[in-house]
Amino acid sequence: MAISRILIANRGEIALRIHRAAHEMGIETVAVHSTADADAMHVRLADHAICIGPPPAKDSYLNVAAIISAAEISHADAIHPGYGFLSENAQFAEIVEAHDIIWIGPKPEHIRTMGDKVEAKRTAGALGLPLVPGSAGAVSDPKEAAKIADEIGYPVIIKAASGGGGRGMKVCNEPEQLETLMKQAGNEAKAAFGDDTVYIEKYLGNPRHIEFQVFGDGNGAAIHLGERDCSLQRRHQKVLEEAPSPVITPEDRARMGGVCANAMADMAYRGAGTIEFLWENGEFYFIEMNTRLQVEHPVTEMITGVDLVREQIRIADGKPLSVKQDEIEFKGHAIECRINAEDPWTFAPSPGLVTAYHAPGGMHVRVDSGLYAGYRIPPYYDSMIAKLIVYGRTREGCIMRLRRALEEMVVDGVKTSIPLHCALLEEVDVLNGDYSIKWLEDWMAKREG
Ligand code: MV4
Repeated sequence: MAISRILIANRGEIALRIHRAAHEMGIETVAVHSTADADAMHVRLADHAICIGPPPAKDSYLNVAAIISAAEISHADAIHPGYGFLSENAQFAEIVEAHDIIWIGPKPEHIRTMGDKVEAKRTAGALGLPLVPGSAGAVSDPKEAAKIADEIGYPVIIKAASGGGGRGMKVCNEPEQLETLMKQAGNEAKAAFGDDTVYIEKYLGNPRHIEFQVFGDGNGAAIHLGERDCSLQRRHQKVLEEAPSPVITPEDRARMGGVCANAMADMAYRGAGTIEFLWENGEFYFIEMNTRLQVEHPVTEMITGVDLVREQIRIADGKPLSVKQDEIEFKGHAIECRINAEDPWTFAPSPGLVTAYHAPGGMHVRVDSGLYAGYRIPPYYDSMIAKLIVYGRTREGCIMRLRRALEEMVVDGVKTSIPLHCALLEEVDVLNGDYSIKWLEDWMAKREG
């Protein structure tokens, strides 16, 4: 019954993060990797390693048959998918379970429901989460769309049901454009996702992106671990995340966190989840739910002391949640900087040989990364090479320590986003926590201007 060997169906820093949690629980790990990742740190540290294919992700990290075979050959009794790749693929989760391998993730039915944004919204509404005003479900008839848009008022946003991450969205400012933009959104969605289903919402002009971390045991118990503010992003790529959000009061945290936890309890949700909201003028509006561990989970770990990957593994193993809601305290402040191998100002990817590497350290400084001097960053995957996560008793103290840690960090041989982070931490709006999802792109445009 108890998990003794986990196959990690991912790469990079998250593969390492999962390996670390597993080893701290006395569980062995199996790394799977593409030929491009033979020298990667996650492969070196794992107890067993299996090459599953050539560099393109579709032939390796997305290759279901190769991953299931690797699990069978290595006698792994569980699979952790990390984030991205197959992590929100309900069919993969079903295949894993059909092979009597433990899926370290939510129930496949819940992954499927939340993957369809129309179904997700319907479910969230039925569970009592506050929604962005809009269509009750999918909309195809232009007349019906015009009626809904008139009711909620312009501007409205047209979204793809299969979308997410900002793809296939159209903002519509006036009735004259609605039919055209609906067609465009539908066509783009069809091309990108093979599904032209769209829905309509009131467009919020200047919101923050605030997300609640939740956990369920799969049997009707659930907790929340507070929120993260992920508003600082560019083209739907998060750049810096923090917990707690500078704008959320303890009362709002307890209230909205409670609503989220109750919703997860009602659906008997299993494992880790993130409930995403837009927040404007003091109000929360549900937009999506992610049924996976997220990149930015460490800021939640820093302020709660709960190891989220350990919690995922325990739940998958049939154990109860390790903490009760009233045992969870939110203490201090944490900020994560995503360090990418890219030009800090143009964001052009910068893969290649890392000639020197020094990770910052000291009190309350955490670096999640598989980097080492002599490592060659492959060009085939995401450009994120490290996460720098810093804790402070106060937000101000956290920022002072983060600046110090960024000064210490050395990644030579490739361009990185470290200079961008240093510049951000000199901006008065960032220091004051006074930013929305528009802030970073506006700031970049001003710098170029
Ligand atoms: C919105 C919105 C404004 N109003 N919905 C973008 C990605 C997808 N998850 C939802 N997104 C948005 N939905 C309404 N009704 C603005 C965005 C949006 C956004 C949301 C979160 C973080 C960054 C964003 C950047 C641009 C647009």
